[in-house]
Amino acid sequence: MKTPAKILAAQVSRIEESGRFYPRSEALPTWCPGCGYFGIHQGIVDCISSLGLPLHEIVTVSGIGCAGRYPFFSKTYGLHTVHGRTLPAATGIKLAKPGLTVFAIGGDGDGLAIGGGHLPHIARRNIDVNYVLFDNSIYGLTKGQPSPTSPLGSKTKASPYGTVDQPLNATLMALTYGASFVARLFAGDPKGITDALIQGVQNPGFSVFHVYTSCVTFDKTFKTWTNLKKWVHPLPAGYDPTDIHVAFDQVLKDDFSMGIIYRRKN
Ligand SMILES: Cc1ncc(C[n+]2csc(CCOP(=O)(O)OP(=O)(O)O)c2C)c(N)n1
Ligand code: SF4
Repeated sequence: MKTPAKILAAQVSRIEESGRFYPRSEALPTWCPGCGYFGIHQGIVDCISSLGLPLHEIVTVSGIGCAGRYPFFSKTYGLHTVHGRTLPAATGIKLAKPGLTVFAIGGDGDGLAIGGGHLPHIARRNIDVNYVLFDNSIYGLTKGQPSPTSPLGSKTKASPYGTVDQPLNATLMALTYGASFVARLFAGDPKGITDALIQGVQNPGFSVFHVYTSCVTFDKTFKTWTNLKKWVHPLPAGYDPTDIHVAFDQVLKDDFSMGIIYRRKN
């Protein structure tokens, strides 16, 4: 009889044969079923696998939050640091060991609220870190309070009458602070995440991957899969990501075009 363990083992060996499994750790993700983070994880796994990066030369660094659990689920070296200190920790690692590939992982709360003061400085120093911002517009781990990217009027348990603050736009912030590679991506498109990461990891400077995702447990009304799938679309045909003016114009006029927004010519 096929037990669940046997079915899982068969799946694992199928994935391993396709070369896609090796960057995952033995610890299965503890995220809720249906969480968008699984799609982002897949995107990162496929990037590492496609580039053939040796796992002992990669570090994943995170702060606190559901996104912050990421290093446990990756077979690379990992550092689960304190809330909001993802980017300074990643900077230190890269400066101490420039040969390593560093992935900084964090939620919108971690990176734009408590840790928001660090984004401009890693960007202006152009430290070669790959920052994957898991943006579900909510605090997931602490059970659904609004975050800096919650749309105006978002109703949560901590904002029952709707938020009154304007949301931050992380893609625009990354451009403004001078990140040398900026992509806006969708967790429902792991292949798009992989393709952008493959290019961004090869960018010799600070790369930001702003990923729209959904918290299925605490956001039943706004950034749901149904809405996100309706809203996201590719950048216009002929879009030139090497022109910073074009990039600003695109981000200012359209919140939902996805792809490589900006790539500095090196
Ligand atoms: C110094 C400090 N302040 C507050 C907290 C409580 N806290 C833990 S996770 C979190 C927010 C997480 O939200 P986000 O970064 O968006 O990640 P998600 O859980 O949605 O992935 C907060 C406020 C903490 N752990 N440490
Ligand atoms: S609470 Fe939300 S963000 Fe956290 S694991 Fe569950 S679905 Fe994902």
